[in-house]
Amino acid sequence: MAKRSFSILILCICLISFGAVNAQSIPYRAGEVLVALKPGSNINALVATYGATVKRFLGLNVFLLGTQIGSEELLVTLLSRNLSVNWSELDYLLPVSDVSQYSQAFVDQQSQAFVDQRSQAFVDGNFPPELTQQPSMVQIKATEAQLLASGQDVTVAVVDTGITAHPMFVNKTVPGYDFVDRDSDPSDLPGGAGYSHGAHVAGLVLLTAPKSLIMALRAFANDGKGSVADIYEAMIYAVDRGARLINCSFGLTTRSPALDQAVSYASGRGVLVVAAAGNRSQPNLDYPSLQKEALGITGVDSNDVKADFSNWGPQADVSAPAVSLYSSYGDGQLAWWSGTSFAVPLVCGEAALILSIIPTATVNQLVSIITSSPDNIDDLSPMYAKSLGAGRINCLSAVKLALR
Ligand SMILES: [Ca+2]
Ligand SMILES: [Ca+2]
Repeated sequence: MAKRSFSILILCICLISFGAVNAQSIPYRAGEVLVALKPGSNINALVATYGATVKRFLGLNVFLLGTQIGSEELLVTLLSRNLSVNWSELDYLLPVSDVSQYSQAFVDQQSQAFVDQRSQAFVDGNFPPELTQQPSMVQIKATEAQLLASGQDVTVAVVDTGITAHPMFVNKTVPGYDFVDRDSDPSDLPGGAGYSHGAHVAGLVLLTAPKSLIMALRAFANDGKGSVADIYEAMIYAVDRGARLINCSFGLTTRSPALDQAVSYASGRGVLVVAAAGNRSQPNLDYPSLQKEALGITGVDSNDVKADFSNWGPQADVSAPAVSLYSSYGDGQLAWWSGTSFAVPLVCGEAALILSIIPTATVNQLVSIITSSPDNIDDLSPMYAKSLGAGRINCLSAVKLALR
């Protein structure tokens, strides 16, 4: 008897920790389902039909519904057949796109002393050469580009694990939001494997575009997991609050109508979504990077060879360095970290540089400049020719093109 209670207890803990798992083995949040209504449909009448509840309005025509645990997949099937519904999907859980086998960042043990000496430099926005002259920054010609453009006042939304109180971010942020804990403070919380992922990403945006501004939108907990509902809300929020770019250093291995809709909404309002191809070393990209309107980013190493972990495919738009990026970590440290996650903010930074030259640039113009200016690297990874996008980004070439 005691043994049986123990088993039940273990099962309950697993359900709470990981949610449920669908047929394709993608975890999702238990007891939740997303639904998008067609115009003129009534959400209350709809949920009454299925004995579900409205948990939250997620923006535009999308609602998060509550349902009995175990009934999520059936409810999605039934809703998808309902004539008043555009689409319905599970509240999938996504990982951030760092390299999971080394998911703990390698934190520089010297960094506390380093930051104490350099914190004023961070505050002044003159980042130390250890950061600005790291191989990835040299590779994308960031310093040369910054002689011509700074990303001044361009807001970059970082949908991630939140942000930390690192000196790098003093006077570099605009108000964000915490969609995980539902409050106005998007601070990351120490302790999980995903801790500081957002800060590392945000630091790389600023290293590429030093005068851009970070809108931290916390949609991933410090375990590095976020749900489609929270990410959708964050992306709509970013567009409605004036971000020009949305950094998506995460990915889902199945098509998500919610993420599709968020990308289209952003794109339709002149906001470019930049997204990670993913780290499964597979010939297909994760969503939302696979979506046409998003800019899909694959990763290369410091020799412009495809990063061994990076996904690839003809849908990729450009490549950027993704191996051993050096950036902000925690409240004042620095860390080396790898993953297509860290290629994305370099491209967001490049886009911010372009936008500070052409503030009225449309998404199409931005994409055109970013995909017309890279250095061709097909010869260096012949097996992946035409599958790493137009090449490895070159910020100097992009900025020169924007100045024409
Ligand atoms: Ca919070
Ligand atoms: Ca694309």
